[in-house]
Amino acid sequence: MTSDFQSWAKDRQTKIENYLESRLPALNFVPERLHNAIRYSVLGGGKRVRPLLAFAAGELVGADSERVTVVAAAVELIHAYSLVHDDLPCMDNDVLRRGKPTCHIEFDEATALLTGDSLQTLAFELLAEKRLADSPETQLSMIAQLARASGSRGMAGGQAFDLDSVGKTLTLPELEFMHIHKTGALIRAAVMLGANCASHLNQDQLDQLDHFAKCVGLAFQVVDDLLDAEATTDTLGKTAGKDADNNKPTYVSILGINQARELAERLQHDADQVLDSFGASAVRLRQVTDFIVKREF
Ligand code: GRG
Repeated sequence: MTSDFQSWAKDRQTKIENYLESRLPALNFVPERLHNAIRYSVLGGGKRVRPLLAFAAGELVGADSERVTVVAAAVELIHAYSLVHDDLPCMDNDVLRRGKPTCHIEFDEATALLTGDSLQTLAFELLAEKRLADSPETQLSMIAQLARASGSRGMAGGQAFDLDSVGKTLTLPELEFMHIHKTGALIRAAVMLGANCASHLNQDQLDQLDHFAKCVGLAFQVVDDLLDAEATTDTLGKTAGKDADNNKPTYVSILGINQARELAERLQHDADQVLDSFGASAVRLRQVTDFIVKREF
């Protein structure tokens, strides 16, 4: 990771943190316990990978950074909601997230449920309240895009497939189907929403960018599986080794460590190739992809 990319990423992470901080209800607003749990679950943690992708896509098209900040925050709120719900006893039943107790452990299950609900609706409030695209039609399509990516045809559907697959043997295409939905859909939305903040790309270019995002979404998941198998709980800030403990099919369980690592590198190569036609303006997208594939947590 170059120092130039490090300072670019730090700057965007700070920007997103400040914006989220300003948009989450204050601790002293009633109901205080819920607002406390909301801030606890969103602020001061996470790599902010999806916002970084939205910023990088926004820079590809020369979009206004204030617009991109809003869409990046909306995607991060959906992501934060998914983590809070995923950690609940009825789903993954985990006690550690981002290096601290999960929301339902720190608060309680009902508060965690309401935290996720509130984060999800706040994401759409942000997307709908002011101009974020050059045309109202594009902005409407962005709202629909995030809704689709989050719902039963996207992330929530992928999660249902995941819950159903515990203890089963999946084929590689089935595993890919699950992750294209569970993790990939939101990553694609981050890229496409960032790019839609300006209307500089034609449909063919938007399709290419979507293909790039699909490769990155899968690469993200392959690396997530590798880290679950290889890294420690301390480094990850979440319980390591859970996939094997829970008998979950993963890229590591199907391919083994070496082939899974090769697959992540191949997906990065494919993603990079798609970006060739965009020239130098795609540099940040390449760098964020590299960060995703080489990350250690
Ligand atoms: C509950 C509707 C619903 C969906 C949950 C995304 C998801 C679906 C569950 C998260 C569980 C999980 C560990 C998925 C694997 C990939 C993933 C999303 C990892 C966490 O994302 P990071 O690494 O987390 O970007 P940070 O904390 O850095 O934001």
